[in-house]
Amino acid sequence: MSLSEEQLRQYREDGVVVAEGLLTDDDLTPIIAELSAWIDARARELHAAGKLTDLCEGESFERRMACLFAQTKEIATGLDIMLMRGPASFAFLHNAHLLDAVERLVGPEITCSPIQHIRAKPPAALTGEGNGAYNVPWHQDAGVTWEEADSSNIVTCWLPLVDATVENGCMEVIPGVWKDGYREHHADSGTTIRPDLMPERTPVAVPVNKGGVIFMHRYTPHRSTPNYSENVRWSLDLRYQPTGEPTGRPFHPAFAVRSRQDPMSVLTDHTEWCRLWEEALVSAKGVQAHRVK
Ligand SMILES: O=C(O)CCC(=O)C(=O)O
Repeated sequence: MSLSEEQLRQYREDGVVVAEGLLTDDDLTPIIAELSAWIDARARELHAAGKLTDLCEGESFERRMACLFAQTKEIATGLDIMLMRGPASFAFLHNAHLLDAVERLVGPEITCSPIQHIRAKPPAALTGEGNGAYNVPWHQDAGVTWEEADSSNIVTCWLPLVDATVENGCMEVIPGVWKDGYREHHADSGTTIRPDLMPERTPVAVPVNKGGVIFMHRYTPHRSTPNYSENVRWSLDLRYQPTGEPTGRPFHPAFAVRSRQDPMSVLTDHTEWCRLWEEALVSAKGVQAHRVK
């Protein structure tokens, strides 16, 4: 299953489209297993260090992280794609169901942008509602790149690992305004669109079930909302673009995930991917990643 003509039309019109059921359990199970194993190991480490008392074993994937986070926020330290560098995460970046859909939006020569995250959004009761690290304020994804990528056809793929609902803090978007291009951002609890430049249109909440994907244009304003549930809202946000176009993060590793012209250029070596990130995380220390400070 890929994107239908109607979904393509909607993406072109609104700058956002939801594709429910694009991914199967077989697509998502390995990455969830990898995350669960990572959380388990981290919990045991913190337990041994006396920083938590209850390992919350036996809790579900979405509940366990919340139960651990309530004891120590350190459980989330190091939790992101480029820091964990797990083989299942790397494999998922090449997921065929996802890339078939991405190909319809960017063409057959596809590069994986280094702007990619795993997010475990804890209950707002534990973080505070105004926490910009978890409740990402209104922005366009172009706002978190350098200007070099303003013409790059970067598509954001936002996908939950548990059902994302209004209650647990799904995305909100403003459809249809991507055509007006980049709006100036500033730094205010995160990189955000200047309040006087916010579109007047009413935002739309975008709940999406596990297995679904939200595709967003780089100029589509979006934000994430507080998690009022008792569980963690797990998600991935990945970005893909035509190979050869600037990523807006030249200091972090991008790599080809699909190519008809040069299939050998596709990076499938997990060890090499780890090496690229390890090197970049050292050499790019202190570099300003977003265009505004
Ligand atoms: O997942 C979230 O809470 C925020 C994600 C986001 O803003 C993005 O992917 O650009």
